[in-house]
Amino acid sequence: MMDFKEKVQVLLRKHEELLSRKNNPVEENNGVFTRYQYPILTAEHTPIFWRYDLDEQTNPFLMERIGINATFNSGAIKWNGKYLLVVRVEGYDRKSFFAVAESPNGIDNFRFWDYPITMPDDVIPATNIYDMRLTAHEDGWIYGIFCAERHDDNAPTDDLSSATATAGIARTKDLKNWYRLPDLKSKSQQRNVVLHPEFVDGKYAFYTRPQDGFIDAGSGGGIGWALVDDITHAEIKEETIIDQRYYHTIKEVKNGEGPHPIKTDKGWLHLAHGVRACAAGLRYVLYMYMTALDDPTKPIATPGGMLMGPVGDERVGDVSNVLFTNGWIADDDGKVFIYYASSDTRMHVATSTIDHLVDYCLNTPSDGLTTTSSVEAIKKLIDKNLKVVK
Ligand code: M1P
Repeated sequence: MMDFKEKVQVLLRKHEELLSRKNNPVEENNGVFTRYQYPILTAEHTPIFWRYDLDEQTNPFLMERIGINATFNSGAIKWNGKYLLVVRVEGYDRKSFFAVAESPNGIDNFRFWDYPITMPDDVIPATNIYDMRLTAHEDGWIYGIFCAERHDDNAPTDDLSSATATAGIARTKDLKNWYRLPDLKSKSQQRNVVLHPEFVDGKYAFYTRPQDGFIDAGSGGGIGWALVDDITHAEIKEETIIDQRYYHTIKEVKNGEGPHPIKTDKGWLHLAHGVRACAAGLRYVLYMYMTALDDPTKPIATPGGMLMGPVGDERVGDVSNVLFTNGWIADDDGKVFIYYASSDTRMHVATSTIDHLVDYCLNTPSDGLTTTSSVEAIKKLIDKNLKVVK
C-alpha cells in the first residue's frame, strides 16, 4: 500500500509526463494547414495543486477537492519569446475563468502559471466570463475582450436560464495585473467582440456580433464593425455588417470573428467561426476571409466553405460537433499557429504560414450559394487540370 507521500509523487509524475509529452504533426494534411497528434491542453493539464489538497491532515484520502471540467476557447499572444494562451478554464461548477498557459514552442509543453487570472468586476458583476480575444494595441496596452454573462433580470422569476451577453473589456501590461474598463455599451447583446490592433481614423475599432438574444443572433446580420472614441467608456453608436450570414452556408445561423486579423502585405487575414443547424444540433466550423489593407471593413477575398471542421475525437465533447477559435499567433518568419478548441472541451493547435493562408483565401472559390455554381467551380478546375494531365 502506498502512503500519502508516495501517492502524491505518483500524481505529480503522471502529470509531468502529460505536460512534457512531445506533440507530433499529423502527416496527412490538405496542404493548407497541419494538425497535431494530441490536444495541447485538457482539464488534466491544470495544475495538481489547483485540484487537490496536498496536506495529509486535511485530505487523508488524497481526493480531488476542486474539479476542472474543460480547458478551451483561448486567446493567444507571443510574449517575451513564449507562446501564451489565456485559456477559458471551466470548473465542475460550470463557472469559467481565465488562466495563462505558456509553451516554449507553441506546440507542446504548455504549463499553466501558478494562479488563474483575478479579473476585476464591472459595476454590475458578471456571473460568468469567457472567450477572451487578446489584442496588443498600438496604444501600448494589451486588451482582453471577453463575454460577460449575467442573468436576465427581465425574464420571469421562474426562468433561471435566460441570460444576457455583453463584451467585457480589460487591459494589462504584464498579463498578471488586469484593469477592468466598463463593458462595451451596445443597443443589442454582443458576443465574440474583438479589438482591432490599430487605430482607424484615430478611433478604437471593434469587430462585433450583434445578437437578438443570448443564444440567437436573430436579426444581427453577421460580423459587424464599430468605431469607438473612448475605450474607457466604449459605446457603439453605429455598427455596420462586414461579413454577412447567408442561407444554406456554413454561417447560416451565426458567425463570429475569431482572434483579431493578421496584417499581411496583401490585406488583413481574418479567421472566424460559422454555425449551421442540422439534425444533430448546431455545427461550428472555422472559416477565413480577407479585407483590404487600407480598409479592414472591405472584403477582398471570401473563400467558400470551411477552413476546418471537427474530425475524429474533436467531434465529441461537452458541446459536440464544435470547432471554435479565438487565438492565433503569427511568428516573424511567417509561421502561423492556429489555436482552436474542439467541442467546448479541449485545446488544439494547427500550423500554417501567412503565405499559405493568403493563397488559400485568394484562390479558393467563393461560395456561389447554389449547387449549380458549386458544380461550375469544380468543372472549371477539372478543365484546367485535364489540360495538364492528358
Ligand atoms: O458552444 C459553442 C460556442 O457557443 C458560443 O458561440 P456563439 O456565440 O457563436 O454561439 C460561445 O458560448 C462559445 O463559447 C462556445 O464555444
